[in-house]
Parts: sequence; C-alpha cells; structure tokens
Amino acid sequence: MTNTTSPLSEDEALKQRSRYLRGSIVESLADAATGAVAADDAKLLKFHGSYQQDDRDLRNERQRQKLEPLHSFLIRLRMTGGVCTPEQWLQLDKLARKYANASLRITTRQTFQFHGVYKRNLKATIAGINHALLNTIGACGDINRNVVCHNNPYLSPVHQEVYDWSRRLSDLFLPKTRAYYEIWLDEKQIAGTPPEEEPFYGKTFLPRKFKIGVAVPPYNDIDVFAQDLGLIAIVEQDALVGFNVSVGGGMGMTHSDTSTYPRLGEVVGFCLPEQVLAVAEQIIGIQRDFGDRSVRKHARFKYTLDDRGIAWFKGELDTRLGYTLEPARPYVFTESGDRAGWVKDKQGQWHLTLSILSGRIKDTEETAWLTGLRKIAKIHEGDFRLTASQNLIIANVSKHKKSKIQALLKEYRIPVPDDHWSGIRLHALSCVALPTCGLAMAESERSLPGLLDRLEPILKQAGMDRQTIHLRVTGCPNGCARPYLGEIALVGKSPGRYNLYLGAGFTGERLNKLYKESLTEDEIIAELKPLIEHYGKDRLDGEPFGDFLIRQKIVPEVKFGREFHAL
Ligand code: SRM
Ligand code: SF4
Repeated sequence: MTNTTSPLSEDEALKQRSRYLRGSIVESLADAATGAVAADDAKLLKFHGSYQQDDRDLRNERQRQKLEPLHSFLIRLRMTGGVCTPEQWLQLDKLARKYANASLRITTRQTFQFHGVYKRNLKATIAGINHALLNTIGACGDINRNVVCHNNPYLSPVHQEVYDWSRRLSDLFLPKTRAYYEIWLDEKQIAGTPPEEEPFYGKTFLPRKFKIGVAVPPYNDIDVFAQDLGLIAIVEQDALVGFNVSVGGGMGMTHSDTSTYPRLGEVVGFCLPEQVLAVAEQIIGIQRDFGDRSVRKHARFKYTLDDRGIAWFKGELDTRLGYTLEPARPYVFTESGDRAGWVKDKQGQWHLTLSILSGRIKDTEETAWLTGLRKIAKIHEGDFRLTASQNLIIANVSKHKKSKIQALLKEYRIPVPDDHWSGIRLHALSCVALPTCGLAMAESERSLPGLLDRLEPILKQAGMDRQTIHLRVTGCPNGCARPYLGEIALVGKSPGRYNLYLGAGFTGERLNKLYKESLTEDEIIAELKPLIEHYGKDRLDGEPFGDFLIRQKIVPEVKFGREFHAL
C-alpha cells in the first residue's frame, strides 16, 4: 500500500518548482562549456520529448582521457497511432541526416526516435519537427505518452474511427503549459509568473508515465494488456459500439526486487464511444490522485491497483463518473504482430508492410533503408504507418504507384517479406539498449541479428521456421520491447548475459515465466534447441510455442503479475 506519510520523491519537488516544466532549460542549452544540461533540466527535458544520453561505447575511453562523456540527446516524437504523411517523412529524414546519427528509429510505441543529437542542435531539431506539423510534447515524462492504436488501413472504416478516438485521447491529455513553445519555438513568455494552469495535471503532473493503447479484435497488435489503460474496440455489425476497458498493464521491473513485476491489464467493463474520453479522464485522474509519489519504482498505475484492490478502483471510478461501466462485451483476439508484405483492400488500394529489424532505418552495406524510403516518400501519395512491432506500412498505394515503389525497393535493396521469411524474424522485437540507453545491462538491438541467424536453422531443422514465434529481447528488465509477452524472451542481466523467459500467450493474454538465469548466448541456444525440436515433434495442430511450453509443463502458467516471481 502507498505510504502516504512517506516524503515525496525528489522528482515531485522538481516538478513542483519547475514553473510548469521550464526549469532552467534555456540556460542549460546556452551553456557552451558542456555538452550536457543541468541534472534537473535533464529530468524536465523528458516532458519535452528528449533524454540526455551518452555514447556508452566511448564512455571508458573518454574517462581515461579525462573527457566528459560524449553527451547527446534522444528525441522522441508524439505520433498517435504512428501515422505520418510523405512530406513529414521527408522532413524527418532530413533532420535525421542533418542533426542526428543518420537514422530514424521506429519505437515499440509507434513513433520515431532520433538518436545522437548534440545539445547545440537540439532546438533546431525540435523546431524542425514542429515545422513538419509534428511534435515531441509529452513523448516522455510523467504524463500520458504516445497513444498506440491498431492502424491497418485496409481492414475497415471502423479502424479509421478507432484511430480518430485515439487522436482525441492523445489531444485530451496534452499538457497546457506554454513552456514547450517558448523554449523550442521562441514563443514569447508573458512577463512574471506564468499565468497558465494545468487544469488536469496540476503542477506535479502524474506520479509516473501513463500509457494508453487501443486494439481492434481479433488483432492484438499493440499488446493492449501491457497498457496502463487498454481499450478494446467492440465492433457489432460492422459498427463501432464502444470499448472494453482494461486497466493496470505494465512491463517494467527490477531484477531481484520482487516488489516490482510486470502485470497484465484486467478488463473492468465497457463504455460507449462517447463516454470513452470521460472514462479515460477519470481513470488517469485516479492514478494522478492515488499513485505513489514517494517511491518512483512503485509509482505506476499497476501498483496503485494492486495495493488498493480492483474493487476499490471500480468504486472510485463509479463515484467519479456518476455511473457504473456496463459489463464487458465478448471479444476474441486471434492475431498478434503484423501481417507482412503487400495486401490489397476492398477499394483497390495497396498496402505494404515492411519488416524492419528493431525498427532501425539507416543505410547499411546490405540495405539502403534510409535512402530508399526517402525516394519512396518523394513519389508516395498515401501515408506511412508505424506499427507497435517496430515495422512500417507504406499505406494507400495506387496500382500505378505500386510498380514504381516496387522498383525503388529493388533498387535500394529493401527486402519485401515473402513466404521464405521465418516467422520468428518477422515478429521479433528488440529494444535499443547499447550504446545509447543509459540503463542497458546487455546488448539488444545489436545482438538480435546474430541471435536470429542462430535460431533460424534450428527452427528450419525442426520444421518450425514458418511458425510465428514471438521473440522479444531487451537489454534490461525495464521491458521496452514488452519482453514478458514474448513466447521466448531474453532480458539483459549483465554484459553478454540474459535471463531467459518462456511461455507467454500468443495473443498477449498471458505473461511468460523465468526459465533460466544469466545465460550467455551459447547457453541460450543450447537451452532452446531441444525445446524447439520437441515442439516440432509433439505440438498439437496449430499450437503456438508458448502454449506448447505450458502444456508440456516446461514452465508454469502465470495468471497474475503478482505471481510472476512466485511460482
Ligand atoms: Fe522504454 C526507459 C526506450 C517503450 C518501459 N525506455 C527507457 C529509456 C528512455 C531509458 C532511460 O530512461 O534512460 C530508453 C531509451 C533508449 C534509447 O536509447 O532509445 C527507452 N522504451 C524505449 C523504446 C525506444 C524502445 C524501443 O526499442 O522501441 C520505446 C519507446 C516507446 C515510445 O515511443 O514511447 C520504449 N518502455 C517502452 C515500453 C513498451 C510500451 O510502452 O509498449 C515499456 C514497457 C511498458 C511499460 O511502460 O510498462 C517501457 N522504459 C520503460 C521503463 C520501465 C518503466 C517501469 O514501469 O518500471 C523505463 C525506465 C523508467 O521509466 O524508469 C524505460
Ligand atoms: Fe534501455 Fe532497458 Fe529499455 Fe532496453 S529495456 S531500451 S536496455 S531501458
């Protein structure tokens, strides 16, 4: 239970005195003596969509040379449902080459990150993003983050409607402070105390980050149960009738601290579309008012719910709403991850889902991803859609443009997934980790290709290479690639060593379980090989790998987050 008598954390005091997120960011940016910003400003910067980082590959060498770390900044966009236009793509591509490390990184929450932006270029980059009519407001920090949403455009008009609700949700929870516009876009500050208020958030915003995701069954391609607030669209006779409401999902935990754990959201009822904004507002309001503001490790909504109980939460929600949510409506998830390759919709438009390992768009010797997609953006008349599995949909392509795009894909050696691709490669996720992430304990993005190269022959040998298997890799237990929803997951423990988790549900409805600790990659392959062979021989027809491992009692089924460490 939250200890209300505990002192507030230092982060709360910082938010309180920050003058609505201004702090001394302007002064920090102007200080040419260092590539860093003041420590308090580094925390406030998150609310503006940026993290201070340093190149960890160079850290020791620079320390030896008595140089400060090579500081640079990550910039994360807010981009509801991951949708952007070709014009916006071109502007982001330009900024990536001019100010960042010549790469665009699709995140697990359907947006872009820039890495490696030096302090002197931070303002120009953020201003450039805004010139493309995009922004970075509240993409990080103790606030509602980028709203993720099932966004496959070829499915039905309902998907557009669901996307529109996601946008409204995102807009509703934007901060009201003008700090962002003053600092990055030179809007003049009115003299004296800033006159604005944050009517919803107040001066201290939320106790911790908050995440909303919207899924449209039968597709759980956004991992709806990993969201603090998950909305499951209910479609009856081709019309959106409302949303089932799931609360308290979250992935983050700390190794060896059993008071922290991943947790799946639980469905607490159903609301009409016109109720969804008020329902979200009251739910986030409950977390704002009752979340733990003393211990940040314990400040996510999932802990507020587990401490106080779901019955308490429902009562509090009823009181705030003035009505009770209807009982949840039936729904079934049968699909997860992305469907790769070209698909034609009922209107005759084409959509291409490209599978991009770890979402990293950059030119390499093998594939000119960045250049090729730039050339495509120059002729594309539809839009681009980023997926929560770090992939890209080139959407709404006419028959005429399809052949031109195909020619460009070929010219720039961009692979189009086909039947020869392994199911594990198509669906693998990995977080960024080294060299930019300050919290990484092991490699992730950089180790994924090698891992796949070793797993694919084993799967082929077992006849399981076409089978979709959800593999997730992260460099630490914070869970940025939602690893506890992986049928196989590697979670970084120390350099070159990972905890191996197995057995999550195929459609994101069951957590996995720790199988072995602190393994090297060789040891992981040695552990997985016999399990994959066993799976190839003894699986039931259509049985996913995670379900097979549970049925064979290789790992126990985890029903609740609180049991994650226990069994
Ligand atoms: Fe994350 C922190 C990257 C999705 C849970 N995450 C970080 C930081 C900012 C490290 C830091 O605090 O210094 C990472 C920056 C690395 C870098 O160099 O880019 C980072 N997180 C990412 C991204 C880029 C991973 C990716 O490879 O795509 C994802 C950006 C999403 C976005 O666009 O908004 C990303 N992070 C997630 C997710 C998945 C999701 O939201 O669906 C989770 C688990 C879900 C959840 O929130 O419970 C996640 N990130 C965390 C946590 C643990 C939070 C917790 O409850 O304990 C941290 C650490 C923290 O907040 O203290 C963290
Ligand atoms: Fe960094 Fe850990 Fe997130 Fe990976 S999971 S990006 S290592 S915080």
